[in-house]
Amino acid sequence: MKSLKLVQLAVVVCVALFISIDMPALVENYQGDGNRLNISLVQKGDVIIMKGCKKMADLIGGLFPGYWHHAAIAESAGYYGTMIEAWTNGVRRLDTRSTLTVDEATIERVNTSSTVKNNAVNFAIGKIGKAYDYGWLLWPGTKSTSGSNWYCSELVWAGYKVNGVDIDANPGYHWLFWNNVAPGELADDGNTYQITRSN
Ligand SMILES: [Ca+2]
Ligand SMILES: [Ca+2]
Repeated sequence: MKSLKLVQLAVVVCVALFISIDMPALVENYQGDGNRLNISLVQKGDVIIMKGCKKMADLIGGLFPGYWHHAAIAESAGYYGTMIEAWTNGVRRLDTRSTLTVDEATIERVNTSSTVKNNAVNFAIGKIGKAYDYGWLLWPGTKSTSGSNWYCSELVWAGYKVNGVDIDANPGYHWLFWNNVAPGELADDGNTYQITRSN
């Protein structure tokens, strides 16, 4: 009787494991045109920069300064990896494959140590659940490595900034980006370099 209970327990554990492994991570459909970015090249700490997230554009009027609209930091590598992003409903973890639903995207790697990358990722993970920061919409703009609200590129930038690497191409006031850190500034910065870009 006791061994039967153990078998039952084992079956329950196996089923639970199967369900948890099989459970897909959250995939956002950004409602863009889609793209064929080679996300199998993503490494932990990479900055994934996107253009054409229709849901967000609808929400805030498409007032994006610069070419790129959105940024996330890769939490884990490869096609089945995850990323952390500050979205309008808060900071969250998403399946990296969500990136394939925007119009266009690029993978940027930060020229720094794996320790700094790990720290930057952990910084972003620590902000999961925090609210979105609309401060970038108001002149003269804002960015901060502290505070309770985050916008997309601010979160990615801050994780590296607190670890000694500034990936904002224009750290001071800029006529287009004001005092913000825009997704495009992350791509333009000298401390980041492009791994691949969708067409
Ligand atoms: Ca903020
Ligand atoms: Ca800036």
